[in-house]
Amino acid sequence: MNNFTEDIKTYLETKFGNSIDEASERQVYQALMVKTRDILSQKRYKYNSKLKNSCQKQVYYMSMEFLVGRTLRNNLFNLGLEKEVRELLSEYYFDLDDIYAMEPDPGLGNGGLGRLASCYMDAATSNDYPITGFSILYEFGIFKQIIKNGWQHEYPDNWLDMGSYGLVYRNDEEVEIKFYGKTTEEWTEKGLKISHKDYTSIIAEPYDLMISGYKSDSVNVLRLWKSKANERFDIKLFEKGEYAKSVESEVIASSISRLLYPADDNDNGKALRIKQQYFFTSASLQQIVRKHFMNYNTLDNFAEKVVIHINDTHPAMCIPELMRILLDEYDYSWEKAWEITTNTFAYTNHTIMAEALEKWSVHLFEPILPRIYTIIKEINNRFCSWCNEIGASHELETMSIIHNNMIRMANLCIVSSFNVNGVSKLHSDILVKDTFKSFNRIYPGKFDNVTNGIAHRRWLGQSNPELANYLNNLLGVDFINDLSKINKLIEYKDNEKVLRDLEDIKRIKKTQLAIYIKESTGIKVDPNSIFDVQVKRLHEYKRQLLNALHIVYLYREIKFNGLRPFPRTFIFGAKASSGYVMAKNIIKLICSISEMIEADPLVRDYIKVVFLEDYRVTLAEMIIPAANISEQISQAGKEASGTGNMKLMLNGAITLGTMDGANVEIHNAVGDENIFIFGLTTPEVNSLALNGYNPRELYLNIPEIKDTLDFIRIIDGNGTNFNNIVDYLINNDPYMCLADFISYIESQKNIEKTYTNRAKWNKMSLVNIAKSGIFSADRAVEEYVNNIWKINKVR
Ligand code: 26Q
Repeated sequence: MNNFTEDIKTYLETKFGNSIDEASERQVYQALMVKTRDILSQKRYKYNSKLKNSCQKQVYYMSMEFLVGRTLRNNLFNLGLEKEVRELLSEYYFDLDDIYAMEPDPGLGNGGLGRLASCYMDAATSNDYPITGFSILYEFGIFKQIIKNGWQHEYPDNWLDMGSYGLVYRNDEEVEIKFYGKTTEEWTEKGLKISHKDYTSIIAEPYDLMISGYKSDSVNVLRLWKSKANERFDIKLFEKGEYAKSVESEVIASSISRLLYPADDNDNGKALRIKQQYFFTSASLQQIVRKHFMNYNTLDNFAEKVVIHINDTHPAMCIPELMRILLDEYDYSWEKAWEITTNTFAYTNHTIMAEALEKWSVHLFEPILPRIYTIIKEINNRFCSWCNEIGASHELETMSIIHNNMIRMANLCIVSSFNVNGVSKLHSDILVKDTFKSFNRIYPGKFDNVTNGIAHRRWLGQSNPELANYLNNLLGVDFINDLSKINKLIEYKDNEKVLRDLEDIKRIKKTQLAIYIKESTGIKVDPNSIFDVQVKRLHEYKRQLLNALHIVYLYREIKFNGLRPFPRTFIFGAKASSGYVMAKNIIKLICSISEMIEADPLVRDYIKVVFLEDYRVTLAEMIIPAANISEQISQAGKEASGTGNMKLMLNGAITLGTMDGANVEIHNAVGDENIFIFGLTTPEVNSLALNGYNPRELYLNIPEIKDTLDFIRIIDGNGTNFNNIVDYLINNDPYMCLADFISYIESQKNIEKTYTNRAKWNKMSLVNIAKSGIFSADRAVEEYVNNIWKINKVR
């Protein structure tokens, strides 16, 4: 690896005819991307031979989303090359950070679920586990968000122009995918043979993104499929005179991998989404089976050597696809194929809300995937018969896979997987006690929990090097390899010097963020103010509105009631799904509150609101280390886990949260005195919903609520008013913001009081960092490995 810097120079000379001192920044960027990829490819080659020789079991992680984040810094960090490259570049007056900034953020995901998949790829690789990720090479990732006059606008994210240098095209592993057409049955000497005729053929091209492990020989791959028309197929049709059909393949192919759906809830009923799902699951399964058969010359041992993990229901078509391959291409009996299939798949659920579970209408589904549909129907028929046999037929109303002409994908996954897990203790509890309780009765032991975790090497090591280096020197333990060791920090909880040092580091990160805020919004914020942060997708259930209500409450108190609070900066980052009108209105409200404050010479000295546009991994890496308060204020029982809460805790922010998702476990880890918990609990929410939530009564009887809401009616949004939001809060807010409002402002007051006691606050912050070890993705991956995947490290 010593000649890495030599390699960079040689690349610049041969590719561009430039010596390094003549090269442009863009050329240096390209050289670093390509040469880093080459090192990884080389390492991959060795790793892969070891893997092949060992014949060991492997995991395939299927996800429609991988929110990868920038790769160059991550790879140099993991390869231990950062320092050397930085020194080389600075000799020639290049700044490595400027080069990093040229890389587009590969935004192949919406939010938590996609980022989780990427954190797990990093952790599994760093711990030498054999894992391959599968997804789609979206030409356009999550949209670029621009805020104009307070409104969100979406622009295409053409990340491949500068982002494709990290990809390796594997032209030897293309796969054909079939859509539409009809199936025919024919009796042969081998029994009933199903064939698929008159289909439209699409080609899936594989592109590999190398995933490096931290100080490890392992290099795993994230395989991304790109769609293209099947030219051979088109020419055949053309010769037969079927011109229209020959164009069809072109049209379908060009749309499938074009863009990531920018919704993180169930934007149901889109034919293109079905095609995307089948496209990448079929391509992946065909490749996995082909490779297995080449190695073992049989599929009888498939489930012993392969575990396929389904990240939410989006890749659920893997299941009927494996059945199809076993039945139609390898002539297995149904019974044998089903045995293999049900021992192969494990499914993670990420949503509690029953209404948000993925469903497809049979009318839409069947014509696109006729064979897959007949297989799902057969799985369901057999499942229903079995339920009859065991006396569970009265529960088929909720458990049947096909119901009222809808295919319920979660039910398909539960019936066909050997394991189903939720993503936090509370969430997994709700799954077995409520959402899937009938299934839990008939499949005792199938459900379990793996609380989410985060890649601390990215979310501390890389995004907050100041803190990471400090802790490294202070603790003298290798917490970057093993985050549980960070617990040693607790020994310093009463050490004044350490507490002050931590405060200083926080101030450095706040100052860096303040510069960015000034550049991007024009708003000057004070690094000595409290940085109160809510960053996540915009959703009613996450209740950014509740945060906004508190700010308006403070505004009124300062303006009319003489309140002079400790200065605070409220920081928001959030993308709204493009069709989500309420979410967009909430962004507009927050931006209008920000403007109203900036226009008020009295109030603006105390509070500031900044909405940072285009929240994404790269921006998160800047905001999270600078936070004092981590807002995790979803209605109890609605956030499956949350992972931003863990990243913020790791960076010393203190959680202000409801007893929801992983907040419950954060509360448990740090103790009641190191977190601010407020609001109704899940059972209280449920019983209030049952007995009738009456927000109008709250509005009429509680002056703080009435004054705040009445005031929102007169906020000026440059020609927009917010009556619709006020009416929603008073009449039909399913997430009951008003029920938690008083409890929330009480906690906010408590926070202010605590913050002014700097020693106390710093100690709380220290405890949060020290107790964050259990939220490492390494721990989560280890649980998947031991309890579900049962795989070994590659040695
Ligand atoms: C489905 C059908 C059609 C279009 C879009 C979708 C879709 C896409 C993305 C549905 C859901 C998602 C993403 C969900 C998600 O991010 N869930 C989050 O997962 C995190 C990781 O487990 C949890 O921490 C969060 O609590 C959960 O909200």
